[in-house]
Amino acid sequence: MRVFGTFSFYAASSETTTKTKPMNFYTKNTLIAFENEVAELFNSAKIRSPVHLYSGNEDVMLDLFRPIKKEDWVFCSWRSHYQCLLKGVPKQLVLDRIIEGKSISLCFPEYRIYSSAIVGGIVPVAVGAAMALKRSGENATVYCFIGDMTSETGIVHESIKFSKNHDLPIRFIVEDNGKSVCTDTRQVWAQEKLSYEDSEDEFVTYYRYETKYPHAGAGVRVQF
Ligand SMILES: Cc1ncc(C[n+]2csc(CCOP(=O)(O)OP(=O)(O)O)c2C)c(N)n1
Repeated sequence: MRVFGTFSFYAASSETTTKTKPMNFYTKNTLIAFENEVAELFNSAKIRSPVHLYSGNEDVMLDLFRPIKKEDWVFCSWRSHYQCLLKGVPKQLVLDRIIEGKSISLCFPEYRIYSSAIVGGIVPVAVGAAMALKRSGENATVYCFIGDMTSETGIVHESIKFSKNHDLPIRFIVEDNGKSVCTDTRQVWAQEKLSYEDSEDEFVTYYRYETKYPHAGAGVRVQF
């Protein structure tokens, strides 16, 4: 596992003293157990819409969430179960929404976490939230999670440039599993190194992980 830029990530959010931690007691094993439970429900056709599961990144996620407080905002993609749990959304509520078929667009505004299943769609929304925080002077930070292919899209390059130049309270986390669905991201762009790979930038944290799950689903074809 390689993680870059996390030192700055911590530094950026450690200035705050008045913020409160979400209540959660997750460990690597309880996060894995959650995704395994969802995988079982999906494979037995109890969830009748797509799920995108995490695996292999639990230690990094626990580290990344250490400085994230209730007052902070988290923006995600179609793959957001770990973020919802670690942001403090009750486990049963997350599971109920997944069973209802909402896994790809989990939004819990009361816990300050949003997601969108449109590639790159959530990123300018996150930038807007960071701009609003800066204007209001509220003591909070935006954390925006993006996959490796998403990190190579135009909207992400523009959003990161805009955020840096306007010094917005936002941190981007690039989660590199090497793939865009089934396609090798580096091959697509004929680029050995991703644009934000090994970033030491305070705005961008990069990490690489290997997952045991396919892009979507949990290995069994389920007819919706
Ligand atoms: C605008 C748009 N185009 C295509 C898709 C289909 N799609 C969903 S996820 C995905 C791949 C994204 O890869 P990456 O950003 O690396 O994220 P990962 O799923 O690997 O975490 C694609 C092409 C979509 N959801 N939205």
